[in-house]
Amino acid sequence: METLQPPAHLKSRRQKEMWKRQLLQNVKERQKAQESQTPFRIAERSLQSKVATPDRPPVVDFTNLENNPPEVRAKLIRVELSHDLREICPLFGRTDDDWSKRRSIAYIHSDIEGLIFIPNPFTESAQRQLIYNCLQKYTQAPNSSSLDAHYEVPAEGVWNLYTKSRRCASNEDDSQLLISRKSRSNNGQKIPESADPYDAPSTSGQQSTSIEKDPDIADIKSEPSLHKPSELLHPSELIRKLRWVSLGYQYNWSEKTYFFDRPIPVPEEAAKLSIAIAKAVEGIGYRQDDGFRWQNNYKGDNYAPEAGIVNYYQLKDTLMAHVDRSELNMEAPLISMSLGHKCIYLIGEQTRDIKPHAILLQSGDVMAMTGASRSAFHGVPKILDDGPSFLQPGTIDENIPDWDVYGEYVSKARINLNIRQVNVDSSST
Ligand SMILES: O=C(O)CCC(=O)C(=O)O
Repeated sequence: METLQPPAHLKSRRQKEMWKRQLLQNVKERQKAQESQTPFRIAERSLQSKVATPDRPPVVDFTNLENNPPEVRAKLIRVELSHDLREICPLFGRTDDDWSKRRSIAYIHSDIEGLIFIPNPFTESAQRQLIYNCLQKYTQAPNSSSLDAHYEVPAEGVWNLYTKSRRCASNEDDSQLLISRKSRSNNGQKIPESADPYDAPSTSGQQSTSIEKDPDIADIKSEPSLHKPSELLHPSELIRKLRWVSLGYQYNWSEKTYFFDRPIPVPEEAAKLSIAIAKAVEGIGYRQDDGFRWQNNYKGDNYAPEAGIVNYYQLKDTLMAHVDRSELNMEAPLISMSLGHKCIYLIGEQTRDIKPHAILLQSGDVMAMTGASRSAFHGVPKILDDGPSFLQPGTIDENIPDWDVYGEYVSKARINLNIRQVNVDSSST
């Protein structure tokens, strides 16, 4: 093995010995830290690190297959969706020249059981429409959001206030649009900023927010801080603080369950998109010589979109490894759509002790977590500073005349819309 030599500028024997001792100490500390980490955590850290480490998993690119190293490419299998998404749901967008080539293509990875990847089936304008919905429409009552624990957000939602403030002439007084912070004092006790698990700071010490969702691991919370009760914030500050919105059955983050007594329908467009996807992925599986190694047998016609989460990521945000297991129905696929900036998504297996696979997700990409992948650990360790040009401000969209407002946001952010069936489907009971 090569022995490292002290740098040339260290002249004295004492300096060289100190350098060696320091080096050994660093190696020991790194080893110790690695031993206490699960393979999932190691993969997260390696993808977040600026320098590529040997334990960094290759990032699977399902959109440009030639970008994958040969050993990864060999595991990617092209499959046909059982329906053409555009035909069964116009919300994916109108026909364009490119459309006929991609409307029913999906991929699976031979080592990721149950995960079905559909490379962006949306037109550009359909993506803008969905982003508009996630920002402007889905942030309104009755949907709850991560802001509600800390701010007095009116029912019309923070994005409505924000777009109103943009429409106000710059010298006009828009103080009636300000949002007050909830009083921090609770029986004399300080309430931490991260009063819910979805608003927890990163362990990395960077200025990022890491979302912790798994019921099995302790919430990571920021230092408690006291704020003046009278503090008023402009909606432009709050839109970047928004981390999630709950759709359909509202999610009870502290109990890790749904409020079953408050059935609220999932917004119509999100419901229709997810139903079309659930139908299109029916029957897809991994075939091997004598039959299927796994197959998604969930009947698309039985799929009922009953809850969902919209996740909003700023560039430094991450989502820690977790399993979505609050749904009573773990058989129905979880449908997930990505918008805005690219990200690296990690998916492992039923424990964090198995090294996960890393997948590049781009704007418009869709994933159906079926079968084993439905209860696999997954997370988003990295948002890439790379988003599509057709979402940039300045883009003319005849359906969204004020696209600039949303384009400015999403040109520095990623949005994930995911939809779940919560209840066991009535045909199987
Ligand atoms: O942002 C993503 O792609 C994943 C979101 C997710 O895992 C969740 O909301 O449970």
